[in-house]
Amino acid sequence: MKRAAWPWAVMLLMGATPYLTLLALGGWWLWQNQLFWHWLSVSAACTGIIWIAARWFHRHQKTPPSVANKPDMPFSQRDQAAWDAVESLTQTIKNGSREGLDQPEAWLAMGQRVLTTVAQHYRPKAQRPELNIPLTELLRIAELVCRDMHQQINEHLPFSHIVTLEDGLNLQRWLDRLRDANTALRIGRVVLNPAGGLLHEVKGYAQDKVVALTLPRLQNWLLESYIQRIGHYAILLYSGRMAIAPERVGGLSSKSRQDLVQAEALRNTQKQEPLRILVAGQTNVGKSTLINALFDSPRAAADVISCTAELMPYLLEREGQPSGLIFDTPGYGEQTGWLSNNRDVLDKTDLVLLLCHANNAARAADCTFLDAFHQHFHDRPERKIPAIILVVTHIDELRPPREWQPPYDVAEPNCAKASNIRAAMDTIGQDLALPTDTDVVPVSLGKNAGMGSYNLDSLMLVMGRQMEEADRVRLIRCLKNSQDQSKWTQVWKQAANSGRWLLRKADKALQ
Ligand SMILES: Nc1nc2c(ncn2[C@@H]2O[C@H](COP(=O)(O)OP(=O)(O)O)[C@@H](O)[C@H]2O)c(=O)[nH]1
Ligand SMILES: [Mg+2]
Repeated sequence: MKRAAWPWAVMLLMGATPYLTLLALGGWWLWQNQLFWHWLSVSAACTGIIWIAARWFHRHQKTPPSVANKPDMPFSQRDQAAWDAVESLTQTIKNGSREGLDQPEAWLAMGQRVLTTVAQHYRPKAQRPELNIPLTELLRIAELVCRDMHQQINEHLPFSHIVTLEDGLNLQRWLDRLRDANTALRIGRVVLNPAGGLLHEVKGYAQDKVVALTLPRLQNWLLESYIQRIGHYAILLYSGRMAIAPERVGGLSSKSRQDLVQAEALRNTQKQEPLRILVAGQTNVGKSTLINALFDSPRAAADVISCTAELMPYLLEREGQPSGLIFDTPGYGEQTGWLSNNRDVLDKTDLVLLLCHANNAARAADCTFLDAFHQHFHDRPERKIPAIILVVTHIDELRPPREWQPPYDVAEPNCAKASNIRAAMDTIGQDLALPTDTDVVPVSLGKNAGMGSYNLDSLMLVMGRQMEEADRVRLIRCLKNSQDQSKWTQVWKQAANSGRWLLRKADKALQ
């Protein structure tokens, strides 16, 4: 039943009467003493100053931090695409109409739009993909979004813990009504007393501006946080990772405890799973030599034509602990390639060192390898593409061939050798159509005339820089494996539970 508003209006009026009387008497006194215009000018000036100050603060104040920047976990290609869609939807909604934002339905509809956008990325073939999720999970998203928004609003909006939603909505309605009455008053005032009316208008305009400066900011912030939060949890849900963050769920319910156990198991798997680096390139480019050079003592059999018949793992250690595996691979040629029959190797690769001979213009085999590599990940959007470091070998053989006086500055070449190294790096990058931000490292691994390896320290540095990214690829890889396992565990658990439930029912029926 709708509650009558008039008793409240009467009480408000009664409460306000003494102050209104005081205002009228004061105004009258000011008028009588011919001070009214002075008062009006001073108050207009004060409001003006406040407006200017508010503008200044508005420019210099930081927007409240958005709750949901990118989810704080490794992103696969598909997650990234879904997140980009959420971000562009945020912009569309922010730039679009703001009508109905005081109605909960508008927020629900917006939430559904975000859910559908994310769902379409993960289930492109489903007709209504957003409906294709368990109700419990949907409720969990609602719970998490509400909790985050509550926390954000509490932290950033003053008085938000006292003002109720109903207060807010009623206040808006009252303001709307007052605004209509106010418009009539304002027109009347300008007609009856043009000078005073105009001054009043200026004051009113300034006051409106102060409110207008903060309201859109607030709305934008609320909209952004809300949409991104839903987007965040929807991505976790549709990518099957909702259970990975149990610490986000408040107290320890039995479900959370189960999730914690699952997360713990996952973390252990992630800890144990080594980082895997693939060294690829044409025959005789120097793959085995590079691996040997990376270790203190020789491990891989180098200098034997097509010696590496299959993938050979070598253990990388850090402080005596196994930290990764580096794989020597058979060389590929224009006609031959190990990748076509071993595509699954790429599913277990976190970083690729692609070796290219500086002095060999035949790049078709490398292009074939890269095409297969990209096609593999294009077919698996749930994976993150491992980064590629391009290593240009045999730079000592570049013209002038007999000159070898390292170091060479390839950023600003100051001799023919350095210029040729730089030219080789650029040409290979272009021939292979690698992205412009790919790391390209020129090295020399030859032992001719006791030269020793050159620029391996730069390669180590670049590899170190890529480790964080490679680790994200590794985590996504672990997640995918554990999901495949946990899906079945879940099905068995549910089957077992429903079996127990059936038994209990039967038990009761028999009693
Ligand atoms: N001059 C020179 N020789 C190299 C370089 N890298 C590798 N080599 C030589 O090239 C030959 C083939 O190397 P290997 O590592 O077996 O090539 P893989 O087939 O790619 O494993 C060996 O004799 C290496 O010593 C380099 O940067 N400069
Ligand atoms: Mg080899």
